[in-house]
Amino acid sequence: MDIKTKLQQICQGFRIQGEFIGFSHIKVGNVNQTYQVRFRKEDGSEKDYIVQEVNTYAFRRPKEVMHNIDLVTEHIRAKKPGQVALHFHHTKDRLTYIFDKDGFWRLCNYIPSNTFNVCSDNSVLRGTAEAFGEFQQLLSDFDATQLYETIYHFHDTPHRLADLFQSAHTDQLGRAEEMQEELEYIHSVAEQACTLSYLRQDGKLPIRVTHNDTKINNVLFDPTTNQPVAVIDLDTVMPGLIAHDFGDAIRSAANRAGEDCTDLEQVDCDLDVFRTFTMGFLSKTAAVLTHYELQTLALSPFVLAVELGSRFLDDYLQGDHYFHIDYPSHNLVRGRCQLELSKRILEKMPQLEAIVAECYQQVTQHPKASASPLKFTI
Ligand code: GN1
Ligand code: MG
Repeated sequence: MDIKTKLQQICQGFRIQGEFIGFSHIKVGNVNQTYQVRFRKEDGSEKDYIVQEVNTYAFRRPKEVMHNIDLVTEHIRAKKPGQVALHFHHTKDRLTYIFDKDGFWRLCNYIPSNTFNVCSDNSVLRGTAEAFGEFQQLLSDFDATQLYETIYHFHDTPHRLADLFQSAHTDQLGRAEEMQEELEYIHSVAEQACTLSYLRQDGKLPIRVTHNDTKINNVLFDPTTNQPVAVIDLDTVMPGLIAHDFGDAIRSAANRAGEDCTDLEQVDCDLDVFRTFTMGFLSKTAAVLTHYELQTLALSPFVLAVELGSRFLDDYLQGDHYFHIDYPSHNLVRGRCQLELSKRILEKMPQLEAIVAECYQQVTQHPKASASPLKFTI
């Protein structure tokens, strides 16, 4: 069945009224397939929706994904009544998905908005940070045990690294020799990269509801006011650490060269981006953060960069089944880029720690914050 017919069938399943007049494939994201579909209603006006095919290789239990999304969007909607929000449509059987032989499909409202892939504008960065900070704030009273872990070991760094080393050992496609240097580097920083996971295992950090994909392009901005209107891509909402959300955002936003950069000299962690994001994020979350959590923020982008770099390399070794690729060495390129970024972040660790302390002090007016050492020792 061609994709147009399939999308029409899915829209029918979700009881969308009117005439299907077209669709476009939105090429964002490395995992799911996203389409914008357009309908003409009886009164002649047009209305758009978003249809997504969820990647069931990445999300092995997609119904659990929808369970998490339902609970979290309901909680947020109840706290922000009347505001723009994501809303997933139901089938006649009251399900928020259609699971058929062609895949796992869902449909939600289209929110007219702007999104940004690379951030050149400080207000967009600040807005993104506040949006993800507010997401944390709104969910700080939500019991995370109600949520499924939709991808097991998602931010279990020791597990991710062990998977990579195992794949390199098995080396089913003979690709491991291309990444010897990268594997040695990961080996040399493994202990530090596992810091968050060890602290979590030791019960030192609270388990919260985390978004787990805090890239700039997962925040929608109002085209007229340029204010953030909604956080999207809730697939990886799971129990996790606040440092995962903060670290992933910095990992993605502070590297202005982007995730696909082949010229590693361009890869860097921009301190202005780091400062702006940290201010925005802390302005919403400082009140709920524990002291330990605060201490993990500066290191978190390093952890997330090593972890994602390892995931890209592992997928390359295994034949690129998880992340969509545009060319054969794409995941190798992405992996190298993340590892380079992790080196730049490590070099700047003293500055990052100082910035976190300064921002926290500014936000809370806490006199002791900058004096207290943020260096974390395990
Ligand atoms: C994937 O497909 P997308 O862009 O929403 C991945 C994230 C990575 C990201 C890197 C479920 O997200 O963990 O950080 O690529 N999502 C999943 O670009 O693995
Ligand atoms: Mg995502």
